[in-house]
Amino acid sequence: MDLQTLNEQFTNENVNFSNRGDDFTIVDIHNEHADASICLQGAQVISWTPAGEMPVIWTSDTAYYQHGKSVRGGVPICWPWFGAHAKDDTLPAHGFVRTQNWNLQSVQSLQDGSTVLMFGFDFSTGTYPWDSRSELTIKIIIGKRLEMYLQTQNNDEQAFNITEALHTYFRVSDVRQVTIAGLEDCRYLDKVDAFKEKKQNGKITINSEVDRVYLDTSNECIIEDSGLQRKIVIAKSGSLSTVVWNPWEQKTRLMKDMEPQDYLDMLCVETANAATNAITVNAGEAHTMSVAYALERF
Ligand code: TA6
Repeated sequence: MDLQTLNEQFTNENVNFSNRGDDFTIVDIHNEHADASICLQGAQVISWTPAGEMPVIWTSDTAYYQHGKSVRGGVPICWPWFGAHAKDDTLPAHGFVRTQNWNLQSVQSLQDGSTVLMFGFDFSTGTYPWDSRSELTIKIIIGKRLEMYLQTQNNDEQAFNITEALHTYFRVSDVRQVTIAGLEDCRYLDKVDAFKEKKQNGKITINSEVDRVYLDTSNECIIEDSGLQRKIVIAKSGSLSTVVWNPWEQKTRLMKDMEPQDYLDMLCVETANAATNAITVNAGEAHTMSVAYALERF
């Protein structure tokens, strides 16, 4: 859908459409509470900045904005699998919906001044390694908080299993200075140590590559950033896994869509259902995973 059609179909004083690169369409939202941008590809939030605050979401300055390539940063939607595909390593990591265009279904302004956008994945736009009749939608609320509701609807006759994540990249002052509270005593799979199962001792600090899937936890997490004198509160529902990732120096050097020092400015705390927390969606039923981000002063 071209920019003019989008602007006509979704007339809203707080929403504008622009292109980045060739025809990579971005939805720009500006309301009294915050500014944000969302790519039609992947329905991927790539920025959220509450009024008067530093940006909360990190996106690489060298990210690709090319159809079919994942955008480094923001909130990639990993579905219908998180991480490597369980059986077929020729399939892309983190599923296939983050690199395809979603349909913008509606734009609404709420009484409180927030902006609500609904996106739906269009399974008819290609052949995907997924043969269950389903619907996938995400509701995104841009306001003093950033809220996302990812819903999977099973329209088939049989149940199916999914793993999923809202793979959020947060901006931090210096990843070596932040702590993550909320996962104390939780079990996790340590991807940088052959997926060994371990137990979190105290708050999480980052001083090397960290890639952990915390299991069986619906806890609220808090990124405590003394450098920016702020806390990012991450409150979730419908999610039993939390993934914490920072690629650190060596992995970052291998990534063409990150500058060598970028690992210091970002930290992923991902709301997920991964590994043994896979979700079974029964025929005719729906599952929603949601998360809300809010800022607090130190
Ligand atoms: O969520 C952490 C992780 O699974 C890491 O292992 C790393 O692969 C990261 O996701 C980024 O994956 P991507 O496919 O976006 O490069």
